[in-house]
Amino acid sequence: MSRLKELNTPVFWAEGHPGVLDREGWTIEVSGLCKNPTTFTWQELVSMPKTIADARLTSVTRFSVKGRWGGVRVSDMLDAVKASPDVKCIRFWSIKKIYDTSIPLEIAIKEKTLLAYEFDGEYLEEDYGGPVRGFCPYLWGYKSAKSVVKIELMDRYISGFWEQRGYADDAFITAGKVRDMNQGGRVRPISDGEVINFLDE
Ligand SMILES: Nc1nc2c(c(=O)[nH]1)N[C@H]1C(S)=C(S)[C@@H](COP(=O)(O)O)O[C@H]1N2
Ligand SMILES: [Mo]
Repeated sequence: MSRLKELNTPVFWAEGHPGVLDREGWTIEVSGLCKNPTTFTWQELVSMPKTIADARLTSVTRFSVKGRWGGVRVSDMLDAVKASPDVKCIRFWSIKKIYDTSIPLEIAIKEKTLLAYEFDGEYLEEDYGGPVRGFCPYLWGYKSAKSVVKIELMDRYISGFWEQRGYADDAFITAGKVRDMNQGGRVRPISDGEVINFLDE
């Protein structure tokens, strides 16, 4: 059983579970405002420098799970395609292209924003957005699109799947109580001051 499953991490697929996905055959198309639009294969992604971010995925539905997320920094991917200076937002599309979400450039290039393919050293399974998902611990979990097939580099912001259904566009994590999955789902309060530390805890 995977670590995420052992921790009873909730599985969210608002658009429906995609079923079994082909990891070895996975590709992510990166297009939009860049010099070198590229379709990255699984092999190419795992050959790129790997970053491990010890960080939490925290949902606005108030669960949070911490671990070692591994993958390619979004900023490394932007360098690889020679992103244009006009890029203001990165739009992530999930498989089926029903779910999308966009992150402003300044948060997308932070060190822990990844195209993640691992959690605690294991490849991500379909339930948790494998083979490759967006991972952005700085914002609510709905900004971390699962099973990403396409990334668009944009000069403006577009509301995504949940944002159009009422979730905040900025998605800043606010203080309150969360179910900490690393502590068996124990509800624990986090104060305003703690929110920042919480990202690395
Ligand atoms: N494609 C897709 N990505 C998604 C979602 C979804 O429903 N579909 N839910 C989002 C929300 S609200 C959260 S909190 C996290 C949950 O990730 P998990 O299902 O791996 O726990 O994925 C995000 N990415
Ligand atoms: Mo969420």
